[in-house]
Amino acid sequence: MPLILVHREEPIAVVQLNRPEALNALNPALMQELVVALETLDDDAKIRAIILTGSEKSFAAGADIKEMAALTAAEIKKQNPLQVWDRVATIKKPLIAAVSGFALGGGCELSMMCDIIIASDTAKFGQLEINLGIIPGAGGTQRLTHAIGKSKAMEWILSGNIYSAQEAAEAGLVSKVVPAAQVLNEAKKLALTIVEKSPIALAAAKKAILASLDLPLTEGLQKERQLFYQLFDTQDQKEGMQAFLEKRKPNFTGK
Ligand code: DAK
Repeated sequence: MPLILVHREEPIAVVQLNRPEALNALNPALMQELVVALETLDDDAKIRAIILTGSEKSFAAGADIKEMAALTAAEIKKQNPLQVWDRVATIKKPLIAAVSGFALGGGCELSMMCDIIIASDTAKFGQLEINLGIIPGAGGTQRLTHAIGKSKAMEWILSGNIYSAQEAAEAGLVSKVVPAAQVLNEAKKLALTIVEKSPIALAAAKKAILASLDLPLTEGLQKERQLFYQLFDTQDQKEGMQAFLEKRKPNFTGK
């Protein structure tokens, strides 16, 4: 059984984690299949946005504890799982997480590697690693702190508690909470709105926003300015502004 299912609905694609017997626990085989699927879609000109989802019961219940339990520090370092995990965060196209059920530990971290999180009202988020005697290892201490601020990130990570979709939304982790039956449709609706825009402008916007996580403000502003100026050499900028002046819808070509 494939660990990842890809549903193409051009111009969008839905990538589904498919390890139901383990609540989509993220083992190395699944992560490898996932990054290959995402990178293939990222290089596919017919696909303009990607949705990552799990099952109704579980987005992903974390990294696979059974496969990690006996490892020594030297072994996990040699395995270097982050080499694969980090590639999720390098996808250039808009990547939306549609989360139902458990998004725990590495599952929460995986959702945070996406650009936007839409959650169903059944979603449960948390960084539970502290309960296992470890800390988040796939970006949780960094991305969660950026998303919800230091005090809440400390509470989440030090307590190992589970938080509802509503709490995650109030904290700023999640952009929208919808009834479970609608979460995928809501993500698709948003993806279809996004794909109407210029792909070059979308990539630039994503680059600039992600730079804000890495760079001090003055450098981030420089990065934004550089990307902003570059867009004035694109046909899409000319088309977007001309369409406004002619009171019509723009026809962006990605050039
Ligand atoms: N790993 C392996 N198996 C898991 C799993 C997990 N994280 N979560 C669930 N399962 C398996 C269960 O073992 C069970 O399998 P069987 O025992 O039937 O064979 C099956 O899924 C169904 O689970 P339950 O019977 O427990 O189902 P319940 O509804 O009763 O409970 C639960 C659901 C989500 C509350 C519970 O399963 C649970 O607490 N799961 C563990 C949640 C957790 O602690 N997650 C954090 C794991 S640590 C890194 C990248 C990532 C990470 C670290 C490093 N690098 C790149 C360096 C991340 C670490 C983590 O995520």
